[in-house]
Amino acid sequence: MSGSDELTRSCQPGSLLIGAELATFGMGCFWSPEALFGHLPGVVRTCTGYAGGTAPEPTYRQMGDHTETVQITFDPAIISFGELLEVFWNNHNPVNINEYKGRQYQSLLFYSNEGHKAEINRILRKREALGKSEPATEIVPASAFHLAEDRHQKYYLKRFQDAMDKLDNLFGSQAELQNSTLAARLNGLAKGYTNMERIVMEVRNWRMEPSNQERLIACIKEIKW
Ligand code: MHO
Repeated sequence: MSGSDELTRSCQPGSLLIGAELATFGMGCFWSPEALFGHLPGVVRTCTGYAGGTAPEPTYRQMGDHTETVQITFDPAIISFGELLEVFWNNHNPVNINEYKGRQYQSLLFYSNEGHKAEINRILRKREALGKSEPATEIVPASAFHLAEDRHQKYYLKRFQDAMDKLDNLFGSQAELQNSTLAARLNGLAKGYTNMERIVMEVRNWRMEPSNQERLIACIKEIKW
């Protein structure tokens, strides 16, 4: 599939569908959250990175004061920030006992506008009403996000060589592959969060040329897992 394809293009930040928003979450090792959020319809792109600290060029080996995070680009017409927050709090334990690995696995939540802040308060109150205790999550304004190394992007999908070989033929570059909605869903599938039937049904609703849709579906159905 060429770089001008709608699917690929829709996953590039900047040229994204109008109205897309960003959410950035720290909830322990970033491999699983990338797969968890990646399987959800309405999530158009996921990537792993380091955020929340001040070190200028963090890497996995030298993260400094940063935290492992997943950054999610989502279409609020399909999935809301509030729904993402519920997934966030329902899928990790925010208590960092004895500061395990320092700030690397900090439960961390960023807001980028007043609307997000209000949603965070609404969900916290809702959880409180359900008898859940105040999460030990650090809630801070959005700051620089540093993309993690390629080996940490779509970590579970990369365990399946045949899937990667077939996707390599669809996308023009590793960056396009990693940024695609398709790779986000397949990474969720590789971790067991979704299945091929659901992905195929969803792809049929994507705004793409029907011939490209069928080509894409044929390709992913052939993957040997
Ligand atoms: N599985 C690793 C964590 C890697 S994650 C990118 C471990 O248990 O140490 O932090």
